[in-house]
Amino acid sequence: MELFDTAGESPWLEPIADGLVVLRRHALEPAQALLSAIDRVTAEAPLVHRMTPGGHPMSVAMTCCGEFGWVTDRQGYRYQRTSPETDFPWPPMPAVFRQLAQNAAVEAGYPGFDPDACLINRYARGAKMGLHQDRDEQDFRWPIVSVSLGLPINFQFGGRQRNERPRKILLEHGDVVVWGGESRLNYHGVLTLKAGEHPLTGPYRYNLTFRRAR
Ligand code: MD3
Ligand code: FE
Repeated sequence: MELFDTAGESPWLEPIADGLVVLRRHALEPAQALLSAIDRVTAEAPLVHRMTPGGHPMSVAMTCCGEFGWVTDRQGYRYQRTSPETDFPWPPMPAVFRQLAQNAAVEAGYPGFDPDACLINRYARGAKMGLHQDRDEQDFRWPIVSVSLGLPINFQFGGRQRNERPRKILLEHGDVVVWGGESRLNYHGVLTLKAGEHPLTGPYRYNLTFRRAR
């Protein structure tokens, strides 16, 4: 399985827009270790479908690790130190997570990136995420690093205004994206996950996003 999944391709770098770079297959080699770490985190802080402020459950299941976690409920969006499910602090960020995120940030030109929050999103068939901006963090000079694992999905990369037509970018197993500079506040989302079976994740796609919340 390992052999099958890491064979053939070496990582390559795709600049997409100002401040946006895709490190294709950058997370292939540590993929199994990342997935094992996801299992440990989710055993401690369960994946849940959170409620939007508007009162609809999200189709994506989420949890977090690190000093801060991102949550949404009827009160709104925020970062907080504890899981609403357990009332305990979020699990610590696994070393394999932090190393990958920091290495990717350096490759993309953001030395010194030290994420204090990691959001884990799990997509099953039919799950999607509508166009939104990530603006709950304190300092937009830091990038967001995202890691895609498992089934592929079409990502939508829009502009600084919601009305700009988004472009589609296919994100596949092992792809790492660094969103900084001019693209940090752009609208983005993902289209509906299609049914499939991935050798390492079965029917799911996982996305990790590394952030500096405070
Ligand atoms: C572009 N997640 O968790 S990751 C999110 O695939 C989120 O689960 C998507 O959007 C997912 O907030 C997309 C890529 C991403 C993350 C942050 C961004 C793209 C971004 C911030 C600015 C611009
Ligand atoms: Fe986002």
